[in-house]
Amino acid sequence: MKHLGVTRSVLHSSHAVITPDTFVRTGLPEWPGSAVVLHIAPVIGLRARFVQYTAEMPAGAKASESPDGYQRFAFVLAGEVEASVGGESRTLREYDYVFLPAGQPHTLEAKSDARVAVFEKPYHPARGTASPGVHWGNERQNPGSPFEGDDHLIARKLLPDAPEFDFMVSTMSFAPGATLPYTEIHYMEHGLLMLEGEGLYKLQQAYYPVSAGDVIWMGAHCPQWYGALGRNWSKYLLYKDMNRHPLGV
Ligand code: UGY
Ligand code: MN
Repeated sequence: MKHLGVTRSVLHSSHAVITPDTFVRTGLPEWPGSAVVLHIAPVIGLRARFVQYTAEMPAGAKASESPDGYQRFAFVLAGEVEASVGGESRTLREYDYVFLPAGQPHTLEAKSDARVAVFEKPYHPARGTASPGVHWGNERQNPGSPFEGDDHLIARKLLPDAPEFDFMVSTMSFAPGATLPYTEIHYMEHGLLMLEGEGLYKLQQAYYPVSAGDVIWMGAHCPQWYGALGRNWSKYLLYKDMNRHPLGV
């Protein structure tokens, strides 16, 4: 609702809820021709250690790797995108994704109008651990597993759960009425994109109504809980840093 400036978007020091009516489009040199909605960046409370954005690509637009060598996770929300990396090209459609390691040259070319959800982060190597390679997948082909034993809440890890990765992207799917089992507090931070459905997100002490298209930033230690409402399952895409000592990053 835009009337008189009313919106569900909020920004606090520990979290932000950012709804599509407040999105502002900008450009990035490595995404020529695309509109970029930079949802989450370190300038939020000066604490986010990653960026999350949506690239809106008209057919023919072509992106290249981050000039700063950041790792990139690209998840296609709509349309067709040809990803080319290391001599291999694949056409990515809805819910296909690719993980591109730090410094890895690549291109992402829109074969139709397309929207891509992107997470980027500087890579923190762990001593004695190899760096991760390119990883491809499709969210819908991942059977997932019940989260903490609840078969009405399915978690799908989209990257290998392995020490070379310093972040994870997963989806969490909730049957109507399903909830996270308890309010979580953890040192890792989250970037979240609501993909489907609606519910209530509790952040700190406030309960926020959220629905498909909304973005949430949860800073380190932000108390968090979600309960699904509506008639259909809800699903969100979730970034989380992991596998590194918090004093080392
Ligand atoms: O595993 C997690 O951190 C996840 N359950 N958090 C969340 O959904 N907010
Ligand atoms: Mn969490």
